[in-house]
Amino acid sequence: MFRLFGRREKTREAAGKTSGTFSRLLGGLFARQTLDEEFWNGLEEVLIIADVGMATSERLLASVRQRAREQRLDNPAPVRAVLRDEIEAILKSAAAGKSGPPEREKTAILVVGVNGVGKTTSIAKLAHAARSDGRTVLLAAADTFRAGAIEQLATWAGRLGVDVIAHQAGGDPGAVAFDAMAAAQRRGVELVLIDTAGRLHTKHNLMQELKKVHGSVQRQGEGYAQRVLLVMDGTTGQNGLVQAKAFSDAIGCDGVFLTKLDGTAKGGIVLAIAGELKLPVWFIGTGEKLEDLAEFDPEAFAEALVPEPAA
Ligand SMILES: Nc1nc2c(ncn2[C@@H]2O[C@H](COP(=O)(O)OP(=O)(O)OP(=O)(O)O)[C@@H](O)[C@H]2O)c(=O)[nH]1
Ligand SMILES: [Mg+2]
Repeated sequence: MFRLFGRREKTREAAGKTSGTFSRLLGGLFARQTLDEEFWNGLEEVLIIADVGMATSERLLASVRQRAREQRLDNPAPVRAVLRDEIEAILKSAAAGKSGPPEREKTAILVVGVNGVGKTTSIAKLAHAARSDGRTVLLAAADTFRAGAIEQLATWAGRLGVDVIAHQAGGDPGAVAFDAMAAAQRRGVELVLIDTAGRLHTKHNLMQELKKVHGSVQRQGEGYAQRVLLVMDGTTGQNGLVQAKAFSDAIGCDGVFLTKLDGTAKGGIVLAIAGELKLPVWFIGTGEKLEDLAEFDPEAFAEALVPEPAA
């Protein structure tokens, strides 16, 4: 569905800032001579600094220590490979047994998240990627709430040469989603991307409204693989995690689009998302342009965070 060239490269690039900070801190640790308590405390500190979060840091540390014990490691250097492995394992475990991003089947993606995280921009990026892959795309302007939101999506649609289904500002977002799915059915559109209003996870009525929009997609979505894509801002750190959890609890999310990774050195949040939300990151946003999109690659990310030192 999304022809995303160089996904490993882009993941590496996106992890660049984070891995810079991370490797610098790790470098000092791995240069130590003994595998002692000080080393483990140092490692925990690095993980927290990188925004991996307390719970996931502890889990990661416990599994790395366990393996180090089993392998009778007595100096830090070989721990590097173990750490990389365990990072990859956490990232992959979040995706295990779940439907991934859409492949070739007809798909409807409901895009949700708090205000300003990058939902509408990310929709444009995904639409662009799908168009480049020769897919038919329809956008649904189910953000009827924020002033200018419909126009913003329509402008993207115009640039991309795709259709958009919209109602009046202030209208019922569930009805927009319903109409969009009906139009998609009639036209045989392959990918429907539904934009929703940003909302704070604490606003109960708005979360209820989101359930209704979701219901519309389900009712009118026969024959479509349906996914809920949670957009998170990579620069908001642990706070974003609490917000995301509320969305996940309310409507159940399938995957994450993590935006603004170009603006943070704390990409460890990817691990917290996998470890605590148990949600796989599907896509990452690395800038404001249409091309600044990559499919997330766990292996490349782990390698970028904990590279082998240059020989
Ligand atoms: N640097 C950077 N900026 C991004 C990225 N994705 C989105 N943005 C910017 O984030 C800002 C908000 O983007 P929108 O797409 O309007 O966010 P939204 O979630 O739809 O916002 P609301 O509809 O108001 O809730 C814009 O200035 C985007 O250009 C990204 O990956 N990197
Ligand atoms: Mg928006």
